[in-house]
Amino acid sequence: MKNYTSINDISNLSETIKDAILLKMNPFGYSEIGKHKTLVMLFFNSSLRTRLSTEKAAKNLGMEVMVLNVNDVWNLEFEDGTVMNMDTTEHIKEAAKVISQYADIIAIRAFPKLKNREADESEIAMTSFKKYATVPIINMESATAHPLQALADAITISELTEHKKPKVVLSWAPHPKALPHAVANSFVEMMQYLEVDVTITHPEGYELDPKITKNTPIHYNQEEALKDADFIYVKNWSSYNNYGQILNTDEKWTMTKAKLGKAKLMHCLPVRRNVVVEDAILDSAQSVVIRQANNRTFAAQVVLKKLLENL
Ligand code: AN0
Ligand code: CP
Repeated sequence: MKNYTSINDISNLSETIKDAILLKMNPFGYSEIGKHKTLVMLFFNSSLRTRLSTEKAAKNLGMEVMVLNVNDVWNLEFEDGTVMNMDTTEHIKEAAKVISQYADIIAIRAFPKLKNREADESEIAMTSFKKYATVPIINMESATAHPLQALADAITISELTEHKKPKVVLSWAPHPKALPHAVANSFVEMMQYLEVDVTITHPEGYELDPKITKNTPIHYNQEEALKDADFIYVKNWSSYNNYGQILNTDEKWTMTKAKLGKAKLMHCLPVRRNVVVEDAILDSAQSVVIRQANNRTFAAQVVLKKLLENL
């Protein structure tokens, strides 16, 4: 593997999930593979899980880790040919090449601005680093994808599946802020690969990019969609068609204990309690969100290991 910017970069997903579970059982089994190698993590946005789990994963493999909050560095210019007489101080062409001299792998978090769909979909930060850096790039959540989260989610489902072809439902929930589509996109793509029966439910107007959802069934009736679910993944996202807008805050979409039934509750976190999911679920044994967050370490570790093996 050369980069990990989308789940499509993994050639054998089911094998990779199994490898991640093996790493979870033996996290220090490859503690020499990253010796004298450095991971540089660049954050354009906040993070708790991604930051700590990726650092932990790298350290389990013997790597050194350096973290840079990009808001603290020179203002980066991404456009080609700009006359840089305004706010931007340093061009990505220099920045990416310079960082590549300090790093063996670069991991980047760069959220969408949710103002202009085309601009966000161009994934300027991720594509520019891929273009100008001379080392592998890992996506720690970009405008359109969160592949480390999706891999952790797949590990979690794989660990907890009790019968063949579990029913998995991605259920939209209200949120006071406009959120990105990345988590939902990568989760849907991942479920399409796995041996699961996947359904999406959301209010009208919240359709995700049809290039992602393809022929995955979509229900506007949440109750019908949730019937007999084994796993319910709750997540808010803003409208894709009315790009970045909040069209609905109806609390009847909040996940409740009654709606959950016997299913396991999944969420990538951070979660707004009693807006997205009721307390009663998050505080119950049906919630697997803490396990998901733990599996972020082994998702990152299997990805880093594959990249290190290919250096
Ligand atoms: C972000 C999102 O929804 O993409 C990050 C989640 C991992 N969530 C928030 O900004 C609350
Ligand atoms: N789930 C997730 O990516 O969390 P952070 O935003 O805290 O990294």
